[in-house]
Order: sequence, then structure tokens, then C-alpha cells
Amino acid sequence: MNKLARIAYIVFPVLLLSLLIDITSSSLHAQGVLCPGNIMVNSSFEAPIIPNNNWGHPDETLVPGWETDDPTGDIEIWNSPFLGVQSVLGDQHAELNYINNTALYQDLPTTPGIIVTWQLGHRGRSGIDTMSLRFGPPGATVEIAQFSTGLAWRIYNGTYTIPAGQTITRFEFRAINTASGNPSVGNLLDSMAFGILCDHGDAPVSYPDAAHRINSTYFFNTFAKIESS
Ligand SMILES: [Ca+2]
Ligand SMILES: [Ca+2]
Ligand SMILES: [Ca+2]
Repeated sequence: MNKLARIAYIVFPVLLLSLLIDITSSSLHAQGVLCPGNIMVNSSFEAPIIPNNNWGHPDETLVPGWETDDPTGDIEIWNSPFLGVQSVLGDQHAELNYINNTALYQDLPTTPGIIVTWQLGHRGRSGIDTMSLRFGPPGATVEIAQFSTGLAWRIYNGTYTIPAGQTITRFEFRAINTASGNPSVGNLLDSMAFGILCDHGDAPVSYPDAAHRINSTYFFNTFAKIESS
């Protein structure tokens, strides 16, 4: 490589980096071009709109983004403050147990090898309810963890590495049991998220530990709400 080529080799990436840094501080970032954040659709169950202080069980075709394996095809959604429960984000949330211990899920496009960060808000309805978080290709998910939560919302989050060949990942929530044992009463969900961890150029250089980073307000600022609990 001659001297000119060497200089170009060094300078061009620096110029490109400067340009990228400039772009990251512009509105492009806010539009999600470089930082898509949460790629879920209707991740906090705000659609379709249910009458105030009431509940509904629209067919899954009327609920953007979400699918169920309940035989009825219905998804239960509450509008706050129905039965005294305030949504953790926005005005609506879902009840995983419509009438059965079944699942809600979204199938999301993923790149093998990439680490995604996920979030879910969970609350028991009449006591401690238990649900399962599952990931995998459509139709072949495996359980990642179970969560048992009482009468206050909790936000859980973590990471998942997309396996080789998995270009569609099912992000699935399955009811395991309910406090009362009644399969139509339990497992409230809200404020879900799934996407690539990124910041918008305004994050601290370092964090005390991984939990601080994940729970940072800089994490996915397109996420609806991030909090530790
Ligand atoms: Ca919501
Ligand atoms: Ca309301
Ligand atoms: Ca129900």
C-alpha cells in the first residue's frame, strides 16, 4: 500500500465514524434508523381500544401484533382501572388467562448470532400467578424462565442470543397457573419489549454493572417504560 492509500485507509474510516456520530446526534436516531429499539407491535396492548374501566376479549385478528393459541382465538384486554388495576404503561394491559392456561406470542424477524434484550411486565390478578417465558422458532419454543408475581407489577428483563438459522423468533408468554386455580383469572401482562440493546448517543460511557445498564433510562429509549423492581 503506498503512502496515499495508507492515509486514505486511515482517514476514510475516521471521516465515516465522524459522520455516523453526527447522524447519531440528529433526529435520525429518534426516528429509529440506527437504533430500532423495541421491534414489537402493540407491545403494551393499547389496541384495540376497550371501553374505559372495562374488559374485552377481541379476536386475535383485531389485536395488532399479537396471536394466541387459545382455541377461542380471543385475547383478553383490560382498560384501567378495571377491577382496581392500573396498567403499568398506558391505559390497557392483557390478561394472559382469558379462559385457559394458554399463550400469547409475537413472531419477530431476527438475525442469528445477535443478542436481543427482552422485557415483560407481569402482575398477579388475585394473588401470586405464574407464567412461562419461551423463545424459539415458531412452533418449537423452549422455556427460558418462569415468573411468579403477586399483586404489584414487576418488570423483568434479560438477554437472548438468536441461535443459528433462526430468522424468525417467537417471543411467547404461557400461563402456568393462577393464584385461585381458576384458569380464567390470572397473569396480567403489559409493557413488553424485544430488540437490540442500543443507546442514542447520550448514554454514560460506563455503568456500575449490567443491571444498571439494562435498567438505565438510556436503554432503548423507544421502549415504553423501563424500571427495576
Ligand atoms: Ca399498556
Ligand atoms: Ca381507562
Ligand atoms: Ca380471563
